[in-house]
Amino acid sequence: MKVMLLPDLECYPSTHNRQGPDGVPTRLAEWRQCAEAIVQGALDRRADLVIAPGDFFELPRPWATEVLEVAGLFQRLARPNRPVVGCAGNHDLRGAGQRGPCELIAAMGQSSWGITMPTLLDWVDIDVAVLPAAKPSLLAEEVADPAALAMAVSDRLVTISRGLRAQCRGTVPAILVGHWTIAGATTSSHQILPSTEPTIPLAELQAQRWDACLFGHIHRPQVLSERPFIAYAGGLLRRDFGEEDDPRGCWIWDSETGGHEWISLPARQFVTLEYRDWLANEPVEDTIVRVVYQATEQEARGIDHDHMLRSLEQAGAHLVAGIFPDIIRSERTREASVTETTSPHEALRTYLARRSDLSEEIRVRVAELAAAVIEEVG
Ligand SMILES: [Mn+2]
Repeated sequence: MKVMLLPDLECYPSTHNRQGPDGVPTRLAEWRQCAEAIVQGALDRRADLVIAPGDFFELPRPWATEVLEVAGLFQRLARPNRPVVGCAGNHDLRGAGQRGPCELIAAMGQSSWGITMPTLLDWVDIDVAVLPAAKPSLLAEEVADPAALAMAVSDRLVTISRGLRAQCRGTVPAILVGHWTIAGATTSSHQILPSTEPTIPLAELQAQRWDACLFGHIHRPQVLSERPFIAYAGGLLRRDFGEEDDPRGCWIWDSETGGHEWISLPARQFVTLEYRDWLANEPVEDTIVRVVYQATEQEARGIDHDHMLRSLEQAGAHLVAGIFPDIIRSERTREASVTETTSPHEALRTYLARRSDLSEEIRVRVAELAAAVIEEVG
């Protein structure tokens, strides 16, 4: 059986968006292209089951367009012999006990499209356990210390997943789908998540003997374990420059061979150029680009931002996010500036240091005379 793991759909990013020539927001157009590639990938690889592991939307109150896009994707993917299983991510959650957009998606198609409670689907040839995102207050007693709450939630998640595993038949493959952090997962900035983030220990999932754990939530695609296959597919699009180096795509996991395959999706590239890259005409066509450079104040005066902007647009950049100089201050201006809280001695010293036109002899003489005056009036 071939199981396709989709990335967090997050339909659709509000960042780095502009109106396309056809009136369609460009990030929506990009989202649609990737959605189309998912449908094609499911066809080409003959996927038997599609998993959408949460965060269908950026915010829990999506626009009607966004709801229709996600439901439309699931409608195109779902076949009698290829079910779609989706669950809530933290972005899809409204207040505890309130219904959110996943319920809407489920009502527009199959109940398995928008699962919001821990569930076991014991279908004919596979057991699919689902561990959707949930507000911490639903999983643990409210405690003041956020780290302690995260621990309590983590323990509860382990207990629930163990319980779901115990209900599996054992005669067919068993997979766990969820929208949580698994310990050891790294984010796009390669940082381990803070202690206030509930995490499921990787060793615990391995010990529960799932055939695969297919998760959402972390935007950087990664395989945490080969056998069992424990992985994130990441995010569908790149949201910002922090995700510049992240690949974008889906996993296909084969329950018979235990192997997996990556399918790339045509998400738009983000490119950060240094000044010398810009000079070298690094390709920027159809990218969301920014330029960062270091320069002294004098060098910076010779750099024409308007010219850079125009040249990037002429080179076919989709969107120029900005040009960000990092000015290297000269020794003089790096000195502490003078404010109301600066002492008279300190202010005078700063002033004299900046008067490069004065000889050292005069500066010393002025400082001495001033010291006497400051003493008197102080
Ligand atoms: Mn998430």
